[in-house]
Amino acid sequence: MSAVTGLPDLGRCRVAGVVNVTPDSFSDGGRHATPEAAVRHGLRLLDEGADWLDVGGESTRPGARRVPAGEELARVVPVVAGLAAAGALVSVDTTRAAALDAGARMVNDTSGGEADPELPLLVAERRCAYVVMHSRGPSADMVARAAYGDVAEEVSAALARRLAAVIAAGVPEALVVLDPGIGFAKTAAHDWAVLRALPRLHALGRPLLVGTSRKSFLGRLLADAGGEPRDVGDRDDATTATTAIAALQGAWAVRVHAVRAAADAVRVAAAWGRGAA
Ligand code: PMM
Repeated sequence: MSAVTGLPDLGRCRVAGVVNVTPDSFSDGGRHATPEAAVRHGLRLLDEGADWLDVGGESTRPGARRVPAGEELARVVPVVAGLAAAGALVSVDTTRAAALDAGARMVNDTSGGEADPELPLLVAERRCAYVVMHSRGPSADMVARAAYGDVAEEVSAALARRLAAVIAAGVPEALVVLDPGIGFAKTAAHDWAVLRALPRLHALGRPLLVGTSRKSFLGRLLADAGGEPRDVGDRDDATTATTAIAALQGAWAVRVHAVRAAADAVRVAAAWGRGAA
């Protein structure tokens, strides 16, 4: 597995704990609406075994509206600063450049460098790790864009183009992590096809981050007899299963809400991979 400059090899899949400070995230919206509550939540996730914390101030939920930059930064900056001060490795789940100043050492770009062309330039300048995720267009119309022939092939080709673009913007390749963007401009069928095809994405030559946590493809899979999707708050066991699958397929990291179970799952997968504890 390729390494990411500046981040130690853990010998297993990493676990990123989600700290959403959005009032409208689909999975945990509004639960950590104050900076103090979000910092407390992040510290709890570290206790539970998170390797880093992904702090986001703008919902990427399909159909979500973009938040004005000032509002997003007002949400994110105190949380990043509080967690960084406590020694946490923090990524910012944002397309806005100024959030980096608060002490985040990684950028998690759900637009793969497309929404804010300044962001890859800033990453290039600061030399921080850069998660480049696949999506198609902004959240507001990504559902309409979920049309593919061979989804794995198209996601792989698009990630290769985004990788080339951020390298052209000056980001060292060794800082880039690629993410197929489960649930982003994809139907449930696309999500399963992409998850199945993770080994093919390794051909891109960069570590992979996989974010399945509480996503709607799991809700649909576990729908009740009337076809009602499983509640968002009741998808963590399924997320533990997809975490184990991703880790066994060589994912470099998973991004999850329920950290403890994921931290166990990646350790189980690593021990299985070694054939030894
Ligand atoms: N998913 C969400 C938000 N940010 N970032 C990356 N890199 N990968 C993902 O799959 C991803 C992400 C949406 O989930 P949330 O609203 O529950 O945070």
